[in-house]
Amino acid sequence: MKDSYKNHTRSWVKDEEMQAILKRELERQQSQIILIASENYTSMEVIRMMGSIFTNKYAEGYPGDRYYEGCSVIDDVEELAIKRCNELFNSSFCNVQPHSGVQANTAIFLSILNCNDKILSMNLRDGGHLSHGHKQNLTGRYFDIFTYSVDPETEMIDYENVKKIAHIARPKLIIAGASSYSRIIDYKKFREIADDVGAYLMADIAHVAGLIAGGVHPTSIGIADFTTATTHKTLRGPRGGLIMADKKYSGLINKAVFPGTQGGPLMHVIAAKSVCFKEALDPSFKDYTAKIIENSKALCKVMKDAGFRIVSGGTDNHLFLVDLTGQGITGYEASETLASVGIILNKNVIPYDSLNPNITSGIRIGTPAVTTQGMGINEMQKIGEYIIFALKNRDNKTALAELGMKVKKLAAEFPVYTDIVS
Ligand code: DSN
Repeated sequence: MKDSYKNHTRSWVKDEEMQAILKRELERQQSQIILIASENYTSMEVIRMMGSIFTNKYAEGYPGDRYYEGCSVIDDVEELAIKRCNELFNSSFCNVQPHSGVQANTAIFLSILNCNDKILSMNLRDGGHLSHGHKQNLTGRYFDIFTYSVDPETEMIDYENVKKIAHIARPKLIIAGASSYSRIIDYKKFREIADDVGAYLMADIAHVAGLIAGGVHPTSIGIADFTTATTHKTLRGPRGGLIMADKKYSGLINKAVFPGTQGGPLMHVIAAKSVCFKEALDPSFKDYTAKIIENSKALCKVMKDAGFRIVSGGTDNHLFLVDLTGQGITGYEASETLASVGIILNKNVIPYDSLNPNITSGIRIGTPAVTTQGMGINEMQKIGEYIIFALKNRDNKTALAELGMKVKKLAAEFPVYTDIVS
């Protein structure tokens, strides 16, 4: 209709096709059991800020020093996010603009490294992350990557071995951080090694950021030169990245984020990050993070007691890896079977895995989302039994269908997003 564009912001013309897809995703999130270690359910207030008019504003630069006019309100958003983040993590400087964890990492690389400089990071197969040196990632293309593995016996980081490799490689940067490591990472030991060889230390706390904020995992702040994180995993905020460091690095890092690796910040996401930090500053967040670990240990024990081998023998954090070698099923087949009954997790390589990353010998199980739903030890017992039953009866369609009903029933007992109306 002529001139209808003028009503663009005044009448809500719903996109029926998208609404229908959104409704399906809402139903999925309400009816499945999410055990993906890197996922969570954000609060309604976080969702509200992500879907807010803050998205309309360009704000290249930093509070008080923008390239666009009209930024006075937006400055308040970012200043509040920075203040809350520094309070939460006890940091003297942070940058809340990275669009993601990989963006945060990339900014650190740009700020201190030159092409072909050496990085020492955890082997991907042992729990590391793509952005720490995978050959198809920017890091693998532009830097000289050395890796450390976990000890083949204990499957935990062998700090003496890291030290040995660091002395041989003489890296400019050491990365401490992982996406599928179930044990506490000792940042102080990494600091000693970095100091020994004159390297910078970067802690990528994407997975454990919430646990650190809740005080149930040792912090890297004040120990590592740079700490990068995501805000959407255990921290339970919007999808996004974050950098924390000593104030002396502020100029270097700010320049590396903008204009170094990003353009305009996503102000609606920064607004949602600010809400997330406030929520994590609430004393109840400590209880939440303690409960994540309690649930992780409980679910791990159910699997272990049933004879499944747990990588490293257990867990200290929000996740653990189950080694399916000898169970006659690959990680790929296990995750597909479990998805068919509504239990959502991911296949995962295990240390020294002989199978490729698309098949894998393991599955990764994490408890941040089910803990947000309010589930506890009793539910972990049930979920563990459901997983074991599904894996043992994977060829029995009737048994799986019946189990699928039980999974739905359990999820329905812990409803999420009941206020969302589409
Ligand atoms: N994709 C994330 C994870 O699942 O651990 C890491 O980036």
